[in-house]
Order: sequence, then structure tokens, then C-alpha cells
Amino acid sequence: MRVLITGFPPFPGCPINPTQQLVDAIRDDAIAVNGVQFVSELVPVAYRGVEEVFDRLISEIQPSLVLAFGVGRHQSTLRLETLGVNLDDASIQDNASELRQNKPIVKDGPSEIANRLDLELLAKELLRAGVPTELSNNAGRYVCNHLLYYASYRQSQVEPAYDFLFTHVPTLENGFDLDLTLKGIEVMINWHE
Ligand code: PCA
Repeated sequence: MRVLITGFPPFPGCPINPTQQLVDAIRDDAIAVNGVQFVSELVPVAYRGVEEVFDRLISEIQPSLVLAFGVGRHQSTLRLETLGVNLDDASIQDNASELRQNKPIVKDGPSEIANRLDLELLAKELLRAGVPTELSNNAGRYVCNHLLYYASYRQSQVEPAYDFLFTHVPTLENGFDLDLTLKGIEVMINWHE
């Protein structure tokens, strides 16, 4: 099975993005799971660009599972995001200098899209494996929520279908080691299979 892992580069106010390091580590074969081919890619912190790159990756790679990661400051656990909201609304610009306030992501799209996976069960598995984890129903209104909503929206349109999960990870300063996120990915994949 092919698994696409995505992370983001730094953005205004966040000079080091641990999800970029995550992407690099997986490219360097930091994890291996039998029968799984990992493809690890950065996606831009840009409302428009992230859609283009996501669509291209899905059609080129045709993954059966996409695990998307972004940094969430002010948190100390992995946060499995259960809900994408059809709204861009942030006080900072994206990396393409675009400021979006009160703007829908998909015109006439549903106001919210819930994740299709049983994330309560997955959270229990992660906790059992010693990976601090919470569920979250608020991924913000910046580019992470944009990717979460857009990828969830595209799920019903793209063939072959993919499963999708968005996870916010803490900053490294918050004492959350990269190895914990890597362990989390192994748990996610074994659970999904
Ligand atoms: N975190 C931001 C965007 C990129 C990232 O890693 C967010 O939470 O929206």
C-alpha cells in the first residue's frame, strides 16, 4: 500500500516547522512498515498553492492513505483533527502574502466536513502505545484547516479513493520529540491496515 505523508515549511511567526523535519526524516527512511511504500512531500503554506500541490500529488501518487501534518503551537499532544470547516479566516498572511478573512474555501461547499475514520478508536491506540494524543474539532482557520477541508471535500470526487487524516503536532520547544510523531505514524498505519 502507498502512503502519502505531507508536512509544511515555516510560515510567518513559525520559523521552524517540525512537520518539515518529519517529511525529511521519512524521506531518509526513518520508518519502515512491511508492505508500505512511503512518499513524503512538503506542501506550501498558501491557500491557493496547497490545493494545486495536493491535487497533483494525489493524481501522481494515487495513495490509499494520506497522513497530513501541520504544526499547532500552544499544544503538547498530537491532535487528530475531526472536522474541516469551510472558512479561511486568519490574521496572518500565507507564504504567498495572501491574507484571507471570512472567505469560504469551496463556494457552495458544505459548511463542515467530518473525518470518515474512527478517530476515537485511533486515539486510544495511540495512547496505548505511549503517544500523547487528543481529538480536536478545531483546526483553526488558516492553511491547515484549508488543507483539511479541501482534502476531505476532494475525497468524494477523486478516483481511486483515499483515506485522509490531518494531525497537528506540537512544536519541538514544547518537548515533543520527532520520534514520538514517527511512532504515531507507525501506529496509524498498523491501525489503518
Ligand atoms: N501550521 C499552520 C499552517 C502550516 C502549519 O504547519 C496551521 O495550523 O494552519
